[in-house]
Amino acid sequence: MSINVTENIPPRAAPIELGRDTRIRSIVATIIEAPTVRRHKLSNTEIAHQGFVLVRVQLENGVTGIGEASTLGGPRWAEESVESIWAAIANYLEPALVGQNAMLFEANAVRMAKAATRNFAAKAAVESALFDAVGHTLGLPVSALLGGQVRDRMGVIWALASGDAGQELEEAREKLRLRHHKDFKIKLGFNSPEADIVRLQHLRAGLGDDVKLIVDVNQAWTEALCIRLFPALEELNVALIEQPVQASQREAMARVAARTRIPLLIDEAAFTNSELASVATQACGSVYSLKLVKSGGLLELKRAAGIAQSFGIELYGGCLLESSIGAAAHMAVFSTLPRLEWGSEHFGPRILVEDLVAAPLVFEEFEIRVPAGPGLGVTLDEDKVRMMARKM
Ligand code: MUC
Ligand code: MG
Repeated sequence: MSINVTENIPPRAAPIELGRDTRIRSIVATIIEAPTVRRHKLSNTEIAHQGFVLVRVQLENGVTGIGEASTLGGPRWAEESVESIWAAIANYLEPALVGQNAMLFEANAVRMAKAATRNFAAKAAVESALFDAVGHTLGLPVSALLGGQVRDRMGVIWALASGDAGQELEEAREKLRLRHHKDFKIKLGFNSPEADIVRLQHLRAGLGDDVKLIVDVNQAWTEALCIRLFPALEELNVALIEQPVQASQREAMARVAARTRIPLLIDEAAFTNSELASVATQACGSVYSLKLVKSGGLLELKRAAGIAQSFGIELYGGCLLESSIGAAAHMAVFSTLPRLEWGSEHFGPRILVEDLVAAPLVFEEFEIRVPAGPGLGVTLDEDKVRMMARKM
């Protein structure tokens, strides 16, 4: 049976026998509230559950693809909330895409851009589901649709974010014992700067000098505080300082980047690729955190990686505490990047009390494995989805 193509691609000499009709039949969004095993604090928010939007795309051939949009504390880490993501998909993105050929990823991204400005988490979740559905139709992993894998596993950082140094030390020691994580990201900015430094000193003393520690201030410090506190971070051999000042204060970020021997990790300061080109031009940092909630799609994230590298900026595989669905979408792209100097931080599947998939992602020997199999390589656990779906 030949593939039915829509009018917007040139007719072929003979229809390619790729299987079946990949036009988009429906896109359904479901709000998910997934409890976490402990409270997770950032400078500007605190959660006890993760807010996701699960996306199911069904094609005319009957195949269903899945994707996930993540938030952190409602519209706090970024401007999107689960409610806004649900509304953007139901009212704007689905109408823009139904009837289109799911395989036309670039054309579908253009259609989504015309239907909604920014709304990157929503767009990325839809595109992830499109890639998953096409991958299942073709019997190929999503990575094969993105240039092919250069790695099938990568290092994975664990975030310490309870604010209680004693609890965090125990948690880190457990991750080391399980051989799941040996590098740690410590969330700062929700206590006083002095308390942050004392907490870091306690963790460094307890974990020893060989463990890699990075800090994420989530925009909470001023330039003056950075000038005062960075020497203490250097003393503690912190490997990266993530987004120390407000995302909009690019000049301040560039000035503090020039003052310290610790590389700065650019996160909230650059969502779009033009924002990335600007912060790179202004020398705001030396490493960039790649995230689907910022790039708005898998193809755009690959372009972000290319832009960063063209400025000599190293790459860090970022997250927003996704479940195995969103983590698998990131893994599919990260696995195809020739360089990913800092590995990833997709610890999300392990901070959830219950994951959303039948077989959660595998963590072993301090690495996370890229799931094998067609599409994203994960399948929903419908019972868990029903249990955690918000009753609308
Ligand atoms: C961020 O700002 O990096 C990633 C890990 C974490 O704990 O928070 C997220 C967002
Ligand atoms: Mg960050």
